[in-house]
Amino acid sequence: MKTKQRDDTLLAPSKVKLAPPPMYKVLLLNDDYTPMDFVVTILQHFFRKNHEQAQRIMLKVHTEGRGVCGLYPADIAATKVAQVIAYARQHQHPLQCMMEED
Ligand code: TYC
Repeated sequence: MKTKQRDDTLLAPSKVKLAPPPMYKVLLLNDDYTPMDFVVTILQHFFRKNHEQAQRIMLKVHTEGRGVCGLYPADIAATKVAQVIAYARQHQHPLQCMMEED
């Protein structure tokens, strides 16, 4: 019985340079109801910020209306947005999170 042989052909490395994947900022938006501590916890848990970084980003959102939590490829950014919104809704907070191409 014949078995299929592996094709050991070596391909020359392609010289075509691929563009880096587009990156997306994940942003938090301010509102009047979500507690500051809750936002700090979100930044620590979902965006791996330390307490000081998380406080700084939260205060920027609070005073300026929006702030960047991180920069990610599209699929990871979309997952973060969905996770943050789901977590906020579970706790009955109106926190809004969005992504925007860098
Ligand atoms: N403005 C909110 C308050 O005074 C705090 C807050 C910060 C809410 C950042 C959302 O993305 C946000 N409790």
